[in-house]
Amino acid sequence: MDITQFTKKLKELETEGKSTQELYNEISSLAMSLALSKESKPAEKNAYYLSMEFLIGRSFFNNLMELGVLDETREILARKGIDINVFEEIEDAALGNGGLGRLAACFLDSAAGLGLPLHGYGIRYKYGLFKQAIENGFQVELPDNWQRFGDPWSIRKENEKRIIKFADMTVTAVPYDMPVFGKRVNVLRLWQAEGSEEAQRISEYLYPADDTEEGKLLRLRQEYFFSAAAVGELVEKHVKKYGREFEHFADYNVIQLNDTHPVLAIVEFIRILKTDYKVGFAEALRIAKKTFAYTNHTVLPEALECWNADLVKKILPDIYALLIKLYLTQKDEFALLKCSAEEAADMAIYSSDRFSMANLAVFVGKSVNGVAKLHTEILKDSLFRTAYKYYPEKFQNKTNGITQRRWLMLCNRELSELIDKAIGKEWRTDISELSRLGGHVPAITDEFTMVKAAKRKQLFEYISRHEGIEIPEHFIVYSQVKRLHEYKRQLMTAFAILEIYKGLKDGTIKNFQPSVFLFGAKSAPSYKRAKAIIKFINEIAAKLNSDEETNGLLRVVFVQNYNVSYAEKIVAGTDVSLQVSTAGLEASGTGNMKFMMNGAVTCGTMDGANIEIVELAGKENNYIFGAEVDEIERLKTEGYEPEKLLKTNALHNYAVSSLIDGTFSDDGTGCFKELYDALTAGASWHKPDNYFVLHDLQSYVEALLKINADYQDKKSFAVKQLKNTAFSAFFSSDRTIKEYARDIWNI
Ligand code: 26Q
Repeated sequence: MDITQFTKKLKELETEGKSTQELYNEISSLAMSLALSKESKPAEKNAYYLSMEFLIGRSFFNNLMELGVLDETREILARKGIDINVFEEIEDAALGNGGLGRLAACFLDSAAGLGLPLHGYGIRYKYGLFKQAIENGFQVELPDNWQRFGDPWSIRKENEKRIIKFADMTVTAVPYDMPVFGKRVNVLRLWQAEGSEEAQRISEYLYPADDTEEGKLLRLRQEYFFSAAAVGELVEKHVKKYGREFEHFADYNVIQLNDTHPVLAIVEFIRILKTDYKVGFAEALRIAKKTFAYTNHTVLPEALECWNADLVKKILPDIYALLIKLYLTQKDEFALLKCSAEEAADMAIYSSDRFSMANLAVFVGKSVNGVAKLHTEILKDSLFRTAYKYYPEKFQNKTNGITQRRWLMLCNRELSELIDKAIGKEWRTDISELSRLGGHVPAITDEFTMVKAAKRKQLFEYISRHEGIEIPEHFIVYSQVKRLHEYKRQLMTAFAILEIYKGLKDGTIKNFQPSVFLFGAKSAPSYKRAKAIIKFINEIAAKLNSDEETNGLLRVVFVQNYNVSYAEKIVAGTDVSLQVSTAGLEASGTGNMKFMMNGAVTCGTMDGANIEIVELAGKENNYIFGAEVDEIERLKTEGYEPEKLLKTNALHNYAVSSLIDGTFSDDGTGCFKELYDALTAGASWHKPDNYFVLHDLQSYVEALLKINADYQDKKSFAVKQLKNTAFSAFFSSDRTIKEYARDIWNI
């Protein structure tokens, strides 16, 4: 099928009396036939991206755009009296949780767009990340049945099933292929677990609660399940094509491990070569060392996976034995390298009855990369310091990126068209061209302001429909949307808002431009403090939005069920992007890049990719505040007493005390007190104010007020915003993928 046939069929499509769901499936199927006629041959060498998450969002609009038929489809449907936006009812495929999963989706998009053979492997969860509702200010989790409307973009490959064996059960892994369209058509292959009821449970939920032994076991099964299915298939394909010689395996295959979750793939690879093809252990390891590469996405100790040795032994005895063997091999190598006992322990795959997935990935991986300059430096200086000493050649940086196709062309047609008008359309196929916009900034600023206003209005309408909250059109939009985590410091924003509120009430803040603070975030179901922060923000929103004295100036909205589709609206309609993590803790951030590309200024700390953002777009066009990494380190060693700050700063005291003085109610759960204690007294595992909220709060409020004051000069503020768009080309994942392809994958 070609485009002409597609449009002909679409024009002929009977739409009368059909439900949105029926139309969705029929149009998607038509588009699939168009797409599959373009399917690409496998390349000689392919890269594979193994990831526990692929946060693809909604495929419908994006795929039609990639196939070059979105505008025509919109018009044809309009002539039939159907607004294409009805398909916004379709659920997102939320097979991921945050940045790591969205990055995987952006990478697949970019590789296909560039014509590079990169394929994804993951899990086809029956339920994606939970759907979030806010009830009485609290997060409520509901099952996300993302296939409710059907799944017309996947093809079940019955003949390519695989058997995955655990000591206590056998599971069938059935592949579902989602084509990824671009210059090439690549494949995202998601495995569904089938068999006994217990077997099916493996692909039921993304991130099942792992605070019990049973939960941990399930998670271990998930990780092995998809890793084993993927490498099992790759080895088998290799043997079919090239016979049982593996010397050249790495010339044809490279496997990128997205964080530690798929790291067992390494061990499974060695197991298959050893058991099924009688390759010696040392030889199998040598080949693995040429095949696998590892990306780290976090330095938080609690997120670095370690598997209990007994657990592994119980369900994967062969993998257990190989892990021990790898550990012993490592010991020999360390002896040759003359590492000290301490250094050896630091890099060990096995210690205190646990296997460290990160250390395994660093030991075997041919490459280890961080996801922003600062993050990679932290990996080299701290987290993997010893490994960097002995294997410096493995370490490299690959600053993250985002796909401009979804995050600019699709979500902001108006801005894209303005860019076309200024510099022509070349940027749509070669993003580096976007930099030429820099030369046109003053000339198109007025038009940019109109685009921003239009996107803001669309966002407010969307919020009104979804949250039932009205925001007047002239409000400045400050947004903080991301996973809810203490290190991301949504709580600090909440305090800053309270301080501004107080200043408006008592008249110390004057000439304040009306502003709304938007939050969007899901908390892990068992993360109590994160949930308390959600409740706290909602309490603040309720109080401020109903205060007649100030609600003409300041409002707060916590949107429900923040997801990719919501993000598409928010990034386009936002003026100020809040990226305020404790310095050193946000590996990169990618939301920051989406906002930048859509012409928002960043109000943030010197953390993750924020540093590169201001390097490129200019500190003068953004708002940087707070302690930098050195200062945080100094505070950690020399001592930090947040209580002193509370005693000397009445505003801070007002904001923080509101957690416990009855200003807000946590409905008797005690969760606000728990937040208060964490800040002032600490907890068993951390000192008071572990994330330096109070330390940075004052400079944060000042930055927010400076932005507000600068906004009074609308024109010069819009210039700052537009400059951010103009300098955002570097943050295209096309650039990132080219770097991976050149420096790691050799494709
Ligand atoms: C670990 C252990 C046990 C259970 C779960 C996990 C776990 C799950 C998910 C650990 C980490 C994640 C997700 C991490 C993530 O999304 N990281 C983000 O990755 C982005 C892409 O590189 C970065 O931009 C963000 O800075 C980083 O937070």
